[in-house]
Amino acid sequence: MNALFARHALLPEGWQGDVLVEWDARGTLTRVQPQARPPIGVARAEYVVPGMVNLHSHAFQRALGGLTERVGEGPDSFWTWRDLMYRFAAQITPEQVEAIGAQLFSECLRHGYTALCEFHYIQRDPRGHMYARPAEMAERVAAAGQQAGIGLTLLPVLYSYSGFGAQPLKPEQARFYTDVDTVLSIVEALEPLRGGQLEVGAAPHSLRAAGIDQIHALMGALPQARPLHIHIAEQQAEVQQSLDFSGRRPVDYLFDAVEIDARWCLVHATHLNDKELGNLARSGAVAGLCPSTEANLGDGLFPLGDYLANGGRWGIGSDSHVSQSPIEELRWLEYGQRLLHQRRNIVGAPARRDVALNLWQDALGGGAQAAGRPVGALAAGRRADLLVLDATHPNLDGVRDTDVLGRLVFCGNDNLVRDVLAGGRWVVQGGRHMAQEAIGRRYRQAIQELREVSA
Ligand code: NGQ
Ligand code: ZN
Repeated sequence: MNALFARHALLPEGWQGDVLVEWDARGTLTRVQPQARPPIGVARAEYVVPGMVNLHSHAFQRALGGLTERVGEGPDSFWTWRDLMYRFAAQITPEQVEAIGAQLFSECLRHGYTALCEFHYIQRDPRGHMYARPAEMAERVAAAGQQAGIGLTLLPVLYSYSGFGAQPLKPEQARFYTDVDTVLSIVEALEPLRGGQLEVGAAPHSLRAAGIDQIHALMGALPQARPLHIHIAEQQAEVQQSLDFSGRRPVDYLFDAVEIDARWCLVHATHLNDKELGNLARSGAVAGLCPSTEANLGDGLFPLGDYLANGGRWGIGSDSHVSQSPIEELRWLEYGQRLLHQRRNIVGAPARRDVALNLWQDALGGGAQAAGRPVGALAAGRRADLLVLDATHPNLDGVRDTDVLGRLVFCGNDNLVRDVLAGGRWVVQGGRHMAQEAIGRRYRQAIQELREVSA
């Protein structure tokens, strides 16, 4: 039977007791009933929360995690890291993208992400030619998602230029090249894969890599309900380039030129002035915050406190995958603000006192919106994506439900995610992913091949 009885479950309105959760064969929740009687023969759990949405990923970068932490020739920066990343991207094959993706997605699931948005920009072969199938690489990511059982939003990337003002791509960016028609042809090729566990949107890479006219053309051609994501204002150098080219800061420039609404996710949006912050918060778009990668790359801190005070929406992503855990993103997000302001409990207010609860619920709301899929809540009609926490762990043993998220987000480093249901399938049980061995074997082989190429 597709059902679970939770002694405590986190619903949109907060923690509820004795919740019967049911889902259908397609993986959609059909009933979420608090104060229910436990039916005979239905599996039981102590603490259940909705699975988290990871709204920003470049899956292939998982294989590079931890390998760029050495001092180079000049001062190391985002831009020197990017050179290393390009060198890595230059060699990778479709098979390797699939193997790395499946490994990453299985890790994300084990740590509590049940949905992920893939900002996908390696489309061409190493010589810059399209593969015989225009969506070859994107289809590999989709296959990896299916092997691991994670829900995906695939975002084929519009990537035409190397900098503001339509500067030509550099040779090392040749694998990324797309124009609007190419992106639309990839979107079209992915159409048959759309379903409960997969949606397709699109993503202009950045204002550096896509022109305003192109963004308009893409918006016009993509079906209305599909999500659009863009990298923006991650680095000060990008802000300066935007000022030099357009006389405006990137977020300002984007808002002046493009109608930004709830369809959009602005990834990073780190460097905002007050006007930009107000416009973004009012627009209904989601700020896609990736705290572990933003820290790793030395981006800066998003002005979260002011953004929340203006009613802004946000979600989390693991981007370069130096972390695969939503706990680390949420903890970094809150701690960055505490260090910056020398205060405590930033994501909260007198009417919303539970910081960990606010972090989890807000990230679910923004993540679901950015994913363009019915995820992010235990409610009929949403996807059956949930986490059963390890109630026997000392951090959770016997705690009140209202303390569960505080323990989960702010205490310790053990993974407290025990079982994971994604799209109505148990993909993690007892902390183990169902296909861990096969996925791990292919991943190790891919890594070994890549090491040989680079050696
Ligand atoms: C990316 N990553 O596309 O992988 C980017 C770096 C760029 C982040 N922004 C490349 N974290 O922005 O040009
Ligand atoms: Zn990114």
